[in-house]
Parts: sequence; C-alpha cells; structure tokens
Amino acid sequence: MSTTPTPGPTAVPAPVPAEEPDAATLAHAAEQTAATLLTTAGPHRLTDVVPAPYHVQPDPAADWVLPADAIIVASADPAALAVAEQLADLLRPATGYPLPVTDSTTPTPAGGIALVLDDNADPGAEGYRLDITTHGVRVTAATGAGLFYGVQTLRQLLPAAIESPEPVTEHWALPGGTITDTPRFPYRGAMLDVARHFFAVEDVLRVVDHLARYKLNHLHLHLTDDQGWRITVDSWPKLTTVGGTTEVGGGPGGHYTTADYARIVSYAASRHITVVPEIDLPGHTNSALVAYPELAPDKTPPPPYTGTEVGFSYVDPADERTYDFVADVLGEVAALTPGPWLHVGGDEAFKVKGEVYTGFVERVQRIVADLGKAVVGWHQLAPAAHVDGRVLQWWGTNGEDPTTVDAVRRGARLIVSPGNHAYLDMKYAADTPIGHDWAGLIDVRKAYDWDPGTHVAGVPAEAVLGVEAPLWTESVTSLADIELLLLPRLPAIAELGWSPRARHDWASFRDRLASQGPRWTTAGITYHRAPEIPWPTTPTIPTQRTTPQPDTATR
Ligand code: TNX
Repeated sequence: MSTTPTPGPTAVPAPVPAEEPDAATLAHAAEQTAATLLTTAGPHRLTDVVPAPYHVQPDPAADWVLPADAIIVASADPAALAVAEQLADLLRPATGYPLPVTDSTTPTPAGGIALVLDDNADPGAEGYRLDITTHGVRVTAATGAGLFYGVQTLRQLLPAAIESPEPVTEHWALPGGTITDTPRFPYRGAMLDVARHFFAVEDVLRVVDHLARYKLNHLHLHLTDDQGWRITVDSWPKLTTVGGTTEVGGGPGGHYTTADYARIVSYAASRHITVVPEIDLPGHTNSALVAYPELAPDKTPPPPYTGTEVGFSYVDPADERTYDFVADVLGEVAALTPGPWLHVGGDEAFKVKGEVYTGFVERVQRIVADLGKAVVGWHQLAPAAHVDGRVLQWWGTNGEDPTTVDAVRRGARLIVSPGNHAYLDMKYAADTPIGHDWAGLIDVRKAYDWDPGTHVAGVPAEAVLGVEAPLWTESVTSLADIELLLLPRLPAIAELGWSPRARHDWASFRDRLASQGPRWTTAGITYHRAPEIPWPTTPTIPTQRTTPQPDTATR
C-alpha cells in the first residue's frame, strides 16, 4: 500500500480564533501541544545508534531540525541518486514532507540533506561520514553502500515516529556532530531456512529490510532440505514440482520461481545485500530423492519427510548421475546469482563417512570453482582439500576444532555462527513459545557477549571473514515468528560484525537497543520484549494527525 505524502504541519501553532473554536481547530491545537510535550527531551543523542559507529563526535550546539521544505541533493551519479530516493522514501511517509530529490556536481546541505559520493572519501569501501550541522546534514562516502549505511544511521537519529507509515506531527530534530564509521568485518549476515517452512517472497523482502537497518550485507538462504526443495531448477523440474510440495508439519510447502528468486536478489542488492544461496549436499536431501529416486543409494523413492530429524538422507556418492545432478543444479543457481558465493551445506551427512565424504565434497568444490564462484560450506567441509577462496561456516558450540584450524592453515576463511551465541532459532528463555534449546538458551546478552575475532581457538582474526546469525525454521511458521526470534538478537550479531571491538560494551548496547523498541512498535514489527533490556515505558505512540490535510503533488 502506498501513502500519498502530504505537507507537514507548520512550526507555528494555529492562531487561537476570537470566536468559539470548532472541533477541528481544537484538535489541531491539542496535537501541537502534544507534539511539543513529546519533544521537550530534545533530539536523540548522536551515540544512540546500533551497531555502534566507529567514531562519534557530538556537537550539541549544532542540533538541527528537518524543515518541511528540505530538499535532498545527491551527487550526479546513479549510485548516489538511488540512495537519495531510498532516503526520501524513508522520510516522506511519517513527515509528510515532499522532500524532492535533485542532483548536483557539488552537493551541499543548504537547509536539507546532501549525499556526496567522493572517490577519495576516507572511511573505506563501506564506510561513511555523517555531519549534522546547523546548515543541515551531509553524508559522504566512496560508494553507494557507504551512503546507504550513512542513511541507516541518519534514520536512527530521528525520533522513533519516523517509522510511522502515516504522517505524524513531530519535531524532526537531529543531534549535531560528526560520525565517521566503517565496518570491522566484510561479511555480516543472517540466514533464513526457507526449506523447513516455506516463506513467501514478501516475507523474505521484509527480512531483507531488517538486515539493512543494521548494516548487514549478506542474506544466506537455506533453499533445500529433507522437508522441501525451494528453487526451480529447469533441468530437474521435479525438484520443485514434487520436492517443493512438503514442509515440516505437513503444510503445502512452496518454491521460488526463477523470477521470484531474481526479485529477492535484486531487492537485496538495492539494499547492498548479497544473497548466498545454499544447496545442502550430500545430506539433507530427502526432498530431492523423493523427486528423483535415481539419486538415492538404493534407487527407490523414500517417503516424503515432514518431521524434524536430521542426518538420515543422502545422494549417492558412488553414482556419476549424482555429479551430473550437482553440476546442473549448481550451474543454474550460479547463473541466477550475481554474488560471488555458492553455499553447498555439507552438514550432518552422518551416513557418508570418511574418504567417501571428502571425495564427494572435493568434487563438489571443484564444480563450484569451475563455475567461477567461491565455495562456502558448514565447517564439516574442513577435512576436504582446499580450493581457492574456500569459506567454512563455524556452527560449533565449544569454540574448538583442530580440523577447522587445520583447514584455515591451508587457506580457508571462516564465517562464525556459534550455535550457542548466534543461532536465532534457540529460545531466549525456557518459556519462549517457539524455537530450540539444543545449543542452550540464548538471551540478548548471550547473543552479544562473544568476539567473532577470537571465538574459534587457534583461528587468527585475519582468517575471520565475518559473522552470521542463522534462523532454522522447524518451529517457525509465520513472519511474526521470524521477527520474534530475530529481534532483538539480530542487532546484537550485527554489532559484532560492524563495530570495532573497542566499542563492545553490554551496558551501552543494552541502552541503545532499548531505543529501537519504539521504532519497531511504530513500524508494526514484532519483537521479543527481552526482560534484560530497559525498553522505554513513556508513551511511544506518535500523535496521529486528526485534521484533514490537502493533497499535493510531491515530485
Ligand atoms: C543443526 S546447524 C542443523 C540444522 C538444524 C539446526 C536446528 C546445521 C548446519 N545443521 O539442520 O535445522 O541444527 O537448530
């Protein structure tokens, strides 16, 4: 549903009429008073940002209020203009301001917001500098990604009412000062398991939005498992027409067409998020075996599986047809995926052991390399031979594994997803209505209190590509379930991926996280009100306009 932007309220309260005021006038006056009362606390502090920025220099004398006639001016470059349009789309619904976007070879704030793309900008490929002065806002970055992250920060510095999908009366104040920011790790991700339960494209796009808010840059999609195959493969059509029709609990399942997948990829890309598709091999393949029994070791079709056990299924590593299948599937998925990664799973293949397992993995790794992609797999891949660019995803719970350390010594890099800190399918507490507890309970502090750079003993920080928060969905059946498990722990993992270790501070994080709550509430996003977070108790419902506003053209 789109909202037609309408002009904002005037800064001056409506004059009190000499005669009896009518109901609309009274309502408008009350609204103005409420807005003033709500904003007497002044703007947010410049430090109130998740993930914590690299460097923050507040200047309270430079606080600034976004005026109704502000314009957004961006460098005359498609990357900058795209972010400018995204910024306008973020700000127009709640403010009701027209916020026209223009371009310039020398963008300056001039009472509005300037987005400056500058090849020589300091803070690196994904970094940005944000200046809030009495003249307005300037975001400077060397790339569109940097500008985009600067805009996410700007968004958090505005009052929570900025998340309202409808125009609200608010004093759109911003705290003065300068932020310079750049991420700690290049890979900051989350995983959504769309195989155990299938989720519609719209749900996935909304998860992308949540990642973008917290400057995550990878979405790993677990596309295949025993309970369902979720992506069309033209050369093996029954993978989805047969293998896609089941899910945990007996529901109808579903799958993404090529067009659906392309839509997810491009929506994510426009938010500077790379999709990492996973085809889990050689285990977790019951749905493929139902569709193509020739891939099964005994060449007979297994019954469809809608339970939650793991480790029983596998494609036949002794049959050449299996490698045709793998090459076809990975070839098609690679062709649909602009990002550099192909995730091949490799976990819990309990029935494919020793040299048979490593031999299979080595052939799969070569197929991926020949497709020009870098192979990613769960850390069970470790004993296989190294190939260039190989990345292992650590999901252990004790931070120790000599085989993984050895693989890193042979050149592998690591994405760190410890089951007992980063698994978003673990319950927060014993009474969490959904989720698992095999890796323990993970409250917000547990999600936050660890260091990806030193977590796996014997793996140096330089070998750590980044961090990822996986969400397995055996017990997750709706978008609200997803959000309940994601929020507020996803921002904790995001801060571990983005912020310098020197900024790591639970007390600070807890308070900054608390101010996200009203934003989610205003945006209609479900979250778990974790008891260890001091969520604000003051009224957070923005003042809804009660007076009719004239329609205006906005672009
Ligand atoms: C382990 S983590 C799995 C998944 C399950 C998950 C549930 C990993 C690589 N494999 O198959 O869904 O536990 O928490």
